[in-house]
Amino acid sequence: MIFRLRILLMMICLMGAAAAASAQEPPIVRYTTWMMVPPTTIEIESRPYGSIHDDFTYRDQPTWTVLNLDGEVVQRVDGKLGVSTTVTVTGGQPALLRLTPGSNYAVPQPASESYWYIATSEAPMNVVGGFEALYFYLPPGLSGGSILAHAFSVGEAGRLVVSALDGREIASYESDFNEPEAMAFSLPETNSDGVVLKLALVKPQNPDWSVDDAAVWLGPEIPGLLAPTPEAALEVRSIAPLVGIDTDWTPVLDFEDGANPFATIQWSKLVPEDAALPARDVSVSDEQAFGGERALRVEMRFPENYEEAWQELKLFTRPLPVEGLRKVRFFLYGDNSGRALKVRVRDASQEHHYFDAGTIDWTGWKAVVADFESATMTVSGGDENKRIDGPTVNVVLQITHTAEMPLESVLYVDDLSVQTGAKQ
Ligand SMILES: [Ca+2]
Ligand SMILES: [Ca+2]
Ligand SMILES: [Ca+2]
Repeated sequence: MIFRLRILLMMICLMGAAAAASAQEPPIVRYTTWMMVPPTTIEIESRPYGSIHDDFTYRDQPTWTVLNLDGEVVQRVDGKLGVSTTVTVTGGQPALLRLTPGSNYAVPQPASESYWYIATSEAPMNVVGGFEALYFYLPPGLSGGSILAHAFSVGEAGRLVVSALDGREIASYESDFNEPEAMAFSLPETNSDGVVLKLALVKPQNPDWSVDDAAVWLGPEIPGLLAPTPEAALEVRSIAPLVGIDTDWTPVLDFEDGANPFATIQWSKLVPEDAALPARDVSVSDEQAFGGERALRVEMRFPENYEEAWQELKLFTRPLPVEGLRKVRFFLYGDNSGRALKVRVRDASQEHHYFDAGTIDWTGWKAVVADFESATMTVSGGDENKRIDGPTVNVVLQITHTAEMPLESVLYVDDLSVQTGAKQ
């Protein structure tokens, strides 16, 4: 389930609470947790599970592994249960550190002030007892995002809190997280330069719940790195591209001015002259928004006895001033209809680049990334140079209905941004 929490414009003053939360203990991690560290020394304390839970002992061997950014093992250190070990990362490049304390605990402390916990769906941060403050970077063009958590044990739970650096709470959500759940947040203002936000995982208000084991990760739209300081979070701009994460998105459409930039809307399939086309209504609406207050609302309705095997709705933007386009990203509020989605770009020479974005098999907001340098892309027409040439392009969204699908759909589109320039 996606929970969307609107920002309260009348914020409760949390400045006092923010000031009290400084100088925290470093987080305790468990199972497998990955970090990114620059060349530095890292003191890794091994703590037996029995140090907190004296009723049980795990004999798992703690192991600390340094890998280079290509994933090759550089160094593997077998730690000793209950003993601290110092691991050194050498060379000019940051490295990956894989901490595998198993069912026991590890408390890693790099000497460097900049380092990052990896927090992605593939490699979540497995934290014990939560944390008061870790920081993440929200790239330009994103005016919101999602944070996910999973605390599989019954009774073990948590409260996620996203705040601005001045302490204003942006979103919070508490749950037992017995299944993975996402908390969506949106900023009160547009984000044209990129912004650092604070994340906490704290004790829930529900007295029956505690915060103990939890996996935490950032939504796929956010670079999946959590930093100990705001300064280190800002460094994600240069660190993330080293592991293939784009952070330099340029906002193009946010729908906040109320104008509809999708200038042409068509059904693809022609029907006999006496037959009616399905109904559709495409307009800017304030019913839903991923960022700000407005998004594009796309409604389609097919008659009960619709006889065509398929139909396709095409939405063309007006020409957008974009040079050297590589990727398009937008947020789509899905209806789980199973309709197919294609993202097309028509360049200035009328060359068409198609990206197959799969089917709309989700409900709620989710990022759609169309990578026009990927293998699933096809090209036709125009100057045939296979490049998306400016100075202007049209972005086209194509949604395909087939007979077995629901007859009505309402989708929303928001925060369209692009990646341009040379490949990183
Ligand atoms: Ca739980
Ligand atoms: Ca918007
Ligand atoms: Ca071209």
